[in-house]
Amino acid sequence: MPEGVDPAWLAPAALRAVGSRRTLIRGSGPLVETVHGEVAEACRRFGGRVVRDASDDGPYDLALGLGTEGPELLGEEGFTFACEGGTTTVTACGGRGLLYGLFHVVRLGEAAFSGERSPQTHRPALALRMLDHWDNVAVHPVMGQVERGYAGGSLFWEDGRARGDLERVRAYGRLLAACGINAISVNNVNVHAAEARLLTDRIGEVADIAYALRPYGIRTHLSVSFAAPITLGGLSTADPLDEVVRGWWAEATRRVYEAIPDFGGYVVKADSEGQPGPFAYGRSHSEGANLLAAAVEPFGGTVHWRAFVYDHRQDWRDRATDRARAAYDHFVPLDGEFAAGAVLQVKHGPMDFQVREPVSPLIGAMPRTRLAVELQVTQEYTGQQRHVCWLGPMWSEVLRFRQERGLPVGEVARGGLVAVSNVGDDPFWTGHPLAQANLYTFGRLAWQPDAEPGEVLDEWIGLTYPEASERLSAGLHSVLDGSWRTYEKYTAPLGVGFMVQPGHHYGPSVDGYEYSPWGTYHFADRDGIGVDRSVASGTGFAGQYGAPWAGLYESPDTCPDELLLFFHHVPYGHVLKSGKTVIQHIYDTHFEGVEEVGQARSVWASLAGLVDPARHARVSERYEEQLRGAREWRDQINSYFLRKSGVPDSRGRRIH
Ligand code: BDP
Repeated sequence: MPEGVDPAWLAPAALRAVGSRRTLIRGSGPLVETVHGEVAEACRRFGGRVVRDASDDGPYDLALGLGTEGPELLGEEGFTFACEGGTTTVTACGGRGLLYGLFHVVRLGEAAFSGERSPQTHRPALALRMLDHWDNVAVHPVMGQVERGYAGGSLFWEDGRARGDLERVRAYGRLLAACGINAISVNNVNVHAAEARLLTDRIGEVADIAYALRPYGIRTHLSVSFAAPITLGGLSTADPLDEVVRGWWAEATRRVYEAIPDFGGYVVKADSEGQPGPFAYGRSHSEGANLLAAAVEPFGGTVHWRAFVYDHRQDWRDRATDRARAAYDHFVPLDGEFAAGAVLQVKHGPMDFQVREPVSPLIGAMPRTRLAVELQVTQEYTGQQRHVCWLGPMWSEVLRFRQERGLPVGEVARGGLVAVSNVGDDPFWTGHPLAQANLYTFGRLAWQPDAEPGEVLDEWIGLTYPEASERLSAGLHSVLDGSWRTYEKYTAPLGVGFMVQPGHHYGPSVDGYEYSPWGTYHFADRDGIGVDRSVASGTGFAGQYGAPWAGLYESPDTCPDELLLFFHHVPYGHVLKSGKTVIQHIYDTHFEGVEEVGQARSVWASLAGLVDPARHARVSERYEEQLRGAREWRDQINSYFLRKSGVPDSRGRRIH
């Protein structure tokens, strides 16, 4: 780890169990060299020994090797793990598999070397486990260096170009490999002029980044502008059916692969929030995506085409235009029309990364299209890395959700799991040191979508604080485990969403977006609140689901409490399944949320002396802000609804 940078979930002592033993490594290739480097470094620190390709120098505690058996079973990324007769063995068919096997041993620590275990096979459920960086090459006047970034500047870009020193990028690759991530896109989906040129004359800068990430099995992708043939190529059109345009993309892509032979492909935000796209030419989004797929397919690349397409200039007086419907309405008719090299990347909820949304009905409604599901690890709407909000349980709910009786989301996402990264050049990587747990959890859930999030959290604790006492581990677990639900309690209630300050999206503003063109409304008035998305009387969004969800969401009697206001406009006196009225639920949860933050803050304070002082201080400082922020949310939400409804708190607490 570079000097002064937090080691995150590869704390040196996490490698003690490996580094204090005798290890044999068999095989060759760049990733085997990486594995060797890791083990050798751990041995240097902890007194063990590593031997290459010997057959007679045994016995060994650990044997890591490439084998030829079972390639159909293991693929490039899988491995077998066994512990027999005093030797722990990891065998893989490919270098990545061996690297992931090594990190599996690191995660188990001493337990990897005790007892007998017959061979187990491990392989990722999803082939693509990707992070999107919304990093601007040049500092943007409004969005700064990293759009929705809460962890300092970009790891990749500084002063308008790629950093000369990529040591930190390499260290990042190492952390990502240790939680199973294998792909990254290095620039913002909103492609400004400087970023656009990364595709052409500045591809060398991307190649340097790809070089730094490659030893950890990470492929590099690039966000591109659909208008690139015009803005970079000087053509008069970007029409996807125009032969000259097709030729331009083919040639530009050929050059990209010349510079980066294992380039992953393109990420495209088209016809979305002002980005150019195929609509300008009367073409469909499959025609747009297929244009780029045709360019990358010959080289084995992929186009990640985002489904985040909606009208961001809507008339708020028009209740019939429902932003939640947009992705499904745009894309379901195109099912079966996307080329093999195109992946449709769908945000997990129908709106936009709120603390609570239903799962997008698009996921599961396009059986003939490769879908990737997109999560947001960067905490835009979930406390901006000033608040603790561990999102593991929320993502796990999404990934286990079954649209119909069929497969869970984690399996429908054949195109992979993608997330917006929360990392920047901050010494703790993520601004809030505890936000590292979100990134780690994302990687592990992408590897195994049905993993228990609480167990993943404990893995993160074990790797980040390998020498933790019981008290420290329990304390860390307790402040993170329920933090998403706590955050939900003191912010927008019952799935209604938003109520944030416009623009930067931090802190409460109940009506901040209520009379704006963005399509994010709560419709609170003196009688009630919520968005009627039923088929019977509302926007019809509930009808986009399969059975049983369409039926359950359709009626306020069967709709789950936590999504009630997402689907229905109800009176403040409406009684929830919990037995409380909506208004009392609002008051109670907001009081509780603040209390829970106060308790977490005390737990954290009690861990002083058990956590290194710099980390402890950073988290303590953020807890002060979280508590201030939670109180602000509570007071604004509660007094707003007291004034709107005129209904007092049944428990007689003071509401400002
Ligand atoms: C929204 C963000 C915006 C992104 C957009 C996207 O506020 O900055 O550009 O998502 O996903 O949540 O493209």
